[in-house]
Amino acid sequence: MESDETVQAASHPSRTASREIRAEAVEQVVPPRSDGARVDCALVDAFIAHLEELSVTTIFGVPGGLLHPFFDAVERQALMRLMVTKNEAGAAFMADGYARTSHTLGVCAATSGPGATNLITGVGVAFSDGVPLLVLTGQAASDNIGRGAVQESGPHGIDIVSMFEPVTKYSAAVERPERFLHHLRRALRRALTGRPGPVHLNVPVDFWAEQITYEPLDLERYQPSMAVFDPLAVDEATAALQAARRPLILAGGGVRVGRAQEALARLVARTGARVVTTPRGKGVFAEDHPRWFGVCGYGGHESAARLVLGDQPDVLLAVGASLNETTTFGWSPDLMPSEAFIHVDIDPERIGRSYPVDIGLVGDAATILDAICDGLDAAAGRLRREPVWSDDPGGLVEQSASRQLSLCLPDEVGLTPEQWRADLSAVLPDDAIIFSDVGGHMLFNIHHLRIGADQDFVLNLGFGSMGHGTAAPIGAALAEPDRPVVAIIGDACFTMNGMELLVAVEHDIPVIWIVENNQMHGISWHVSKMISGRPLEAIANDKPVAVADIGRALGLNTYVVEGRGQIQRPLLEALEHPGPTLIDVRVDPTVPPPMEGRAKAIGGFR
Ligand SMILES: Cc1ncc(C[n+]2csc(CCOP(=O)(O)OP(=O)(O)O)c2C)c(N)n1
Ligand SMILES: [Mg+2]
Repeated sequence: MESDETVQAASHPSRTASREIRAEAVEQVVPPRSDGARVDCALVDAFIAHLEELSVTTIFGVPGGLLHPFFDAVERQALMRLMVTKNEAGAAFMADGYARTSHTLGVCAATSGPGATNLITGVGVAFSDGVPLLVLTGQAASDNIGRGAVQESGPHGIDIVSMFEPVTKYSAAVERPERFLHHLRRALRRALTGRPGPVHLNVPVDFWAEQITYEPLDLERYQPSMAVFDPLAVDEATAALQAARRPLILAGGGVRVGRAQEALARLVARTGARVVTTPRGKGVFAEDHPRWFGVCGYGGHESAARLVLGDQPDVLLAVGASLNETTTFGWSPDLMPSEAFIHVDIDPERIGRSYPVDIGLVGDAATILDAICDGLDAAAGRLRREPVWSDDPGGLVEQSASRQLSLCLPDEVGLTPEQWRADLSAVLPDDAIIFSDVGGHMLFNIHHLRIGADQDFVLNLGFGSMGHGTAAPIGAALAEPDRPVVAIIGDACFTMNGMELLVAVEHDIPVIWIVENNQMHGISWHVSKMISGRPLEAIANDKPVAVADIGRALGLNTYVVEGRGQIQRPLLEALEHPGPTLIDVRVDPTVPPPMEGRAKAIGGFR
């Protein structure tokens, strides 16, 4: 185990001077705000005033000529922080991490052309997982569009607006400065209403300085309330749960998006239901709770599969879960309960898509679960059947994932992924936000980490992009500076997007990256071996990548862990360290991740 001091980068000679200039400039550009009255101001100032109304304090992006006036204005704002990332994908990932954690809007910006296309993967992640992002891209000056201007976007060239359409809820080119506020409010309404998601505006470079008439307006005044639901359907669901003897709840990532964790815990207490989660829902219900039976799907637990597919549950309530292929074991008909299937989701498109429902409830998860709890409370005096899960003859409780995880692990040759996670669990703070990137390490994370009631687990399994779990934690740490942020990533995720760690170094953002280092694309290596009997050779490194050395060179506080009992001290030191840390955990690459279902899906057989 070795430790290293953070390398202190020499501050840039011109930076202090430019900050002084900025401080002087601030007063001049804050838009005049006179109690809701209409004012004339520059378009960029009206835009920033909107972000302030939404409590957005940080914008992520990479500047370029066609967006320069915007970045210049942001840097002059006293309250707005500009995070310049190393690649625009990092900006989208960080804005996503910021939005997921702060439950406000994430904002990212890039110049036209390649800056915009670099954003797209991150925007796709946010679209898949329902994360509200406002994406800004640059555009040639309005008079030059269509004349072959550098990096111009449009139907006559490379059309950025069209490229963003499939990965956003709204993608528009602003055609005139006075139309800007119309597009902005429409975009914000879509981003933040219903199932949240990203929106995109493409703005000609000359518009930012144009004078427009701006009327300060609370967001509530151009956005409907989402606390609506069908009361009759809620009554039906309440009655079904009241009559249930063996209710089961399948909780998905929508519970986190809708901040319905407390309502879920309340419903479990009222009904005596057992709980399983989807991989993206991991952590929305405390995993040390005796009623938690594990994760369904990729990397999940046998106990969850047996419970969901067994014939015991009489009422199944799925909430914030899209019931996709992996969570449902390939849409198994055995998932259906004997009495009633209740599906709660903000997106009506998902209800009835994979399974016929008995009661489909469209709306905000917290509002609906609370309404069901209120209904159960009101009916408390009336006849109800007691849950009988406690005399379960199948012995599922003994096999529940919460108990499996506490079993003693054998000491094997080399450090196994299970072993260091067991060590880590002992020291992870109760309020940690834990990110996972995509790969075999993700499956180990899903299977072997035990997420407590006050911890959060963040995973982008909708789009499943490598790099999100590496860069997004920086946004999360900015949004929640008082909570420890830990990212568990693979060595290939680190090499794909690891330059973004420089952003944390530059701004002393105390994210702790744990790189599970097996010197290969572990998941693909093991899956290829399973499918074709021969692992893909090209994805194992012939020349080892020096992860810790790179971390040190980037300026991170760096450690190496190679055996049992070694990760605790680095983690505790990292928690005290004012800047970012990298822990290079060198593991035995031959241990396959829990991925059988994945291999079968890829191989096309069951
Ligand atoms: C952007 C992107 N490219 C490719 C993939 C396919 N993919 C999934 S996991 C993986 C390898 C991950 O390797 P590593 O980070 O070392 O994790 P390990 O499996 O070794 O734990 C690849 C290439 C992806 N999900 N995202
Ligand atoms: Mg690897």
